[in-house]
Amino acid sequence: MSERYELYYWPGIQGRGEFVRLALEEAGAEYVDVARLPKEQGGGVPAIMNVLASTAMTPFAPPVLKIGDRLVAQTALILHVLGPRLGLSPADEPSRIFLHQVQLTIADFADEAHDTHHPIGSSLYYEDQKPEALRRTKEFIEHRMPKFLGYLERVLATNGGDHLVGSALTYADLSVFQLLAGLEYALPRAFSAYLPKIPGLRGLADRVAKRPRIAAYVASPRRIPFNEHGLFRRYPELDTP
Ligand SMILES: N[C@@H](CCC(=O)N[C@@H](CS)C(=O)NCC(=O)O)C(=O)O
Repeated sequence: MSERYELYYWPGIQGRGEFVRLALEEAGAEYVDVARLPKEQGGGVPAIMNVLASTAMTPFAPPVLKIGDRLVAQTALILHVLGPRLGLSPADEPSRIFLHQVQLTIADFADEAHDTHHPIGSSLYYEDQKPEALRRTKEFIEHRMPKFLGYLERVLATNGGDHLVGSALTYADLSVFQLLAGLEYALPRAFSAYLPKIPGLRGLADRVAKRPRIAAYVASPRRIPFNEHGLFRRYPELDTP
């Protein structure tokens, strides 16, 4: 089946859109990252605003994926829909449901990583919530990051250590690669101190990084570098030991 995919996501960041980009890239799918096109070619932020204004299947926020003439929003749901189309989810329903459950947990984890630098509100600047960000990040480093990563490590070990769910690569394995890369970027000290406790996830992320299409994507200009506008931000003052 050859479908046309259009991704609508903020053009200057990896953000939550990156979980979707990695799946499309791994599968070698043909897609247009619409907002990264020049405005004259229908791209830029106006393209996102247009899709958010849609009166059918109205999405709340990006990422939004257009498949044919249908819109799908919510990162984990987009991946749930893409998984069977791209060969990135197991064939049996119980495994697909568990995969979706794991991906929703990854989404919760990503939200909490975001809230380390924006604990009061996304509409405020980081600079307007620095003391709260410091407290929130301390809690994240001491309790939440170990709890989420410990859970994912356990899921991986229970499934034999090669993949989180099923016997082949899924979109959740790709998302683990992204999570670990993001945490390493945002909190290099705290994350490297915790890394010895998650050898399974580390091995999985290394294997994903070596997959030819992922390696080619990461080395290409299509991969936007991490920066201080996205989900994972590096503010050294938050990276306490
Ligand atoms: N639960 C949604 C969250 C979507 C989301 O928060 N999108 C961000 C960008 S990563 C956004 O633009 N939010 C606008 C808003 O919440 O007002 C998902 O996982 O896709």
